Amino acid sequence: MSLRFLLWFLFIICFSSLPLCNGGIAIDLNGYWLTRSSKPDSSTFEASVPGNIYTDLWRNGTLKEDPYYRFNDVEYRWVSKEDWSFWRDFQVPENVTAHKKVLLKCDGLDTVSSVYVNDKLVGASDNQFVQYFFDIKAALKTSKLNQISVRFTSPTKYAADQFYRHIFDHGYVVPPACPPPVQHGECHPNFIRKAQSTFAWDWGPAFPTVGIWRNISIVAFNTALIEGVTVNTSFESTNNTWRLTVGAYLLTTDTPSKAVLGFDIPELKFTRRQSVDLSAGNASVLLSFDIQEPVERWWPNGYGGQKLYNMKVTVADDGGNMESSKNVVIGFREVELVQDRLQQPNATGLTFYFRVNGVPIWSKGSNWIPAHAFQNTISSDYLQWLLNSTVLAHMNMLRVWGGGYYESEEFYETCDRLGIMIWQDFMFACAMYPTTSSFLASVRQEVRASILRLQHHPSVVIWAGNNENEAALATNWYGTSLAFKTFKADYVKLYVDTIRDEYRKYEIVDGRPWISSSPTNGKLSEEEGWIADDPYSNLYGDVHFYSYLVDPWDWTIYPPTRFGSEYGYQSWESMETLLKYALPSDLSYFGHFANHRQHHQFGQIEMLYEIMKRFHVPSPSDSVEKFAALVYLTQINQAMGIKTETEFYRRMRNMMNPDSSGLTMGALYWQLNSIWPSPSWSSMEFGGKWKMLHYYAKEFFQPVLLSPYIDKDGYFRISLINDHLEQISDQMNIRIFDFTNGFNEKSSINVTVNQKPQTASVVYEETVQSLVKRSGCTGRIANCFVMVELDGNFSTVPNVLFLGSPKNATIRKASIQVKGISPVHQSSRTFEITLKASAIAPFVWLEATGIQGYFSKNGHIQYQEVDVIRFHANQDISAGELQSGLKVMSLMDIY
Ligand code: BMA
Repeated sequence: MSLRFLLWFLFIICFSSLPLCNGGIAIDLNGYWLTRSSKPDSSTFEASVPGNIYTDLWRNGTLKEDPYYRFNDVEYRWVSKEDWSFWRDFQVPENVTAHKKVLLKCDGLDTVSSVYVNDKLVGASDNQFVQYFFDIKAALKTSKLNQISVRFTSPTKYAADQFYRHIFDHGYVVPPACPPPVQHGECHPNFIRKAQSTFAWDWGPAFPTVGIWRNISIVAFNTALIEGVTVNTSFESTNNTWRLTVGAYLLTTDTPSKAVLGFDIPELKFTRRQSVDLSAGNASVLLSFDIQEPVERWWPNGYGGQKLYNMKVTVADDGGNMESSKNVVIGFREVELVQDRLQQPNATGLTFYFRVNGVPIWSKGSNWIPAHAFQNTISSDYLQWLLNSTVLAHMNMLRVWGGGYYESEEFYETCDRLGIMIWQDFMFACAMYPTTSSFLASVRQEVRASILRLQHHPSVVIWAGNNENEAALATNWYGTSLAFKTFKADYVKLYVDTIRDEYRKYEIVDGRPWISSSPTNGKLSEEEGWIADDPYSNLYGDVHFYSYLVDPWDWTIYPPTRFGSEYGYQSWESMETLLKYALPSDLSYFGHFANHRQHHQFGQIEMLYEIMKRFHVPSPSDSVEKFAALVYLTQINQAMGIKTETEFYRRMRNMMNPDSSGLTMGALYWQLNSIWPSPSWSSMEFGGKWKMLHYYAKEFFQPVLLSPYIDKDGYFRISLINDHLEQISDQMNIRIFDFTNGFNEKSSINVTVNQKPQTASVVYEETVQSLVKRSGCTGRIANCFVMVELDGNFSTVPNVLFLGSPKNATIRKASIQVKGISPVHQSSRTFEITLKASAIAPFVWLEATGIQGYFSKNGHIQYQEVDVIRFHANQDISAGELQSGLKVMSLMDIY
């Protein structure tokens, strides 16, 4: 036994029983455990709980390198093929076993395990998302050494067994059997209830983790333990009252008992006590209270503050002895998913948008995927940085995508605080699923556990049954059409009869919206028996849109949907990020490493094809240099594509096409974050560095946006989008520049513009012909670009429209000099960087190597000789440090 283990062991034995309150007691079992594989020759070593076997093996040196390094995802796959046991010793003081009920509380077991206390089987797990409680009172030895062991079965072996058993028992294959070979993944994730992306995804590696991934403890009580609390708030305007409905879900003892529940919200001077009769085993109590104003509302980011209140829920026995308590942070707000008939005459379809506190919200944001294959390695700082970056980019919504995890408490608490609405998928993605009774029973437990843990967060505004499974079935992704009836019946059994049914047990009446899938037609999908004829309809529900061999700068290719909940293009992560996980010699665009990390079939070719629509491909002979240039171009391609698509969605806010499409009310691009250094659709790299797309998102999601575009009828138009709740009125400048004309603009006009609250409409139009003529761009249109900006009260940053493609333009190579870096108001975090350019420089790209932070703008056009950009660092740095890490380039540097 190592010294560290011994010290920890003594600490645990002496100090770790914590009162749940005066009555109940908890003993923390986290920390250092021991582990070994079931293979006869395997050795025993330390494991960290919460954790997973990969990080344990890496820490102890069995895995020699970072599992993310080069090809280690495949090299280290053997880990997931073995069965692993984890065990530790512990003592329980007499005052614990003296309680009527003593439970082992496992917040996360990944995934299939048998749990033993002193060699007695006390429980089993088959679902990573379930919080398990096992009765261990009879198995415990008081004041002696006890041993707990959790014996896990290989997840890949288990999934395969279940797959074949299903064929044997039910006579059909539940597809897809395996991920596409390009993903180097593992088969049958749909047969095991763990994060589906742990078996590989089109942006992520297969690391089928094993271990105790969330907290584990012993809890003891005499009356009841609070398992979860649900909350609903609704406003009654007639008497200015909030109705607060609270559900308390309790684990109880083996006999009925009496208890007193307490609800306290100190800030509102709200205190209630309620005597209740508790049934044996478990009990739930639903109570409603009226709270008079003043109560401050919770709003999504951009619409008001995020007032949160602490509520303490307590359980005492009928003698008044406190047994258990739970603090939940709540917000007062009402949420509706509005699916109404359109007001416009003769229009078909339904709206699809969120209304919070009676105000229609234009949802702006992205999709969240797991931040790391090893969840235990995600630091609080990293999580905070990723989530803060959404607010810096004016987002108000994130969709927690259905192939990952129901995220950590900290994730949702942060979103509550930041005003980020959460669209929460249930964790089913891109597959058909079995519906055996044991599978469905496990899913019910998963739904219950997730709702009891997360429902009370004001940020959680909608739950969705799955990711893309309605679309997969409707459009035959997995060859299900021959047995469509069977798969449709399975679909309804799982998402409607099981998930929705279970959800409704815990979701309070008039509570949060639920939809069956994403994309879906919402109410129409329901009418059509849950599998719509066309789940991608622009007239109903949400849409996922991907198209690759296209020109991403062409807005006319994008669907005028009601709500774009996924759309994206891939790009590569920076050389700085990649070189931490690869050798310089690995970095060649079509080389072995690039192909290994590219999990999307033909991804490399598609990006190149799209780039070539607008740019020349650089041709340095050095393959690393070429790779670096292509990384930059893939980021430009992605940023420009998503900018074009998102601005189109925002322009469509009040526009309806003759076929009733349009009236778009949401844009969540795919995807916010990256799970490992790779090519992906993310706007942030693994590690948190912003890609060009994230800088563009910060601009295209501004509450007030001018969006210039060339329309199908040959007109140049500018839309003014106003998300604010007040009217705006301002001066708009339209300036035209020519790359070959120095820094002087070719023409400039000023127009007064107005926009009503929460509206988008065209505020300027002119034929392209006239624009080109009056600015002297005739015959050289690709050299010209338009800059539009508001000048007064509403701070928009200039928006650019290229009148042609850079590949057809004459652009001078600009040398950009850093003229100075100085701290702003003596700050050691915010600096001003002065840049002087020798010519107009498109796609200026700054990198602060080795320093986490962000620039006030990046990837922009420098059209003035001198420009000042701010850099905000996440840690204290000096101007000198920033200077030495700073790199500046622009487009022509790669040619
Ligand atoms: C959608 C998503 C993900 C996927 C992405 C990019 O299908 O739901 O499953 O990663 O597109 O292909």
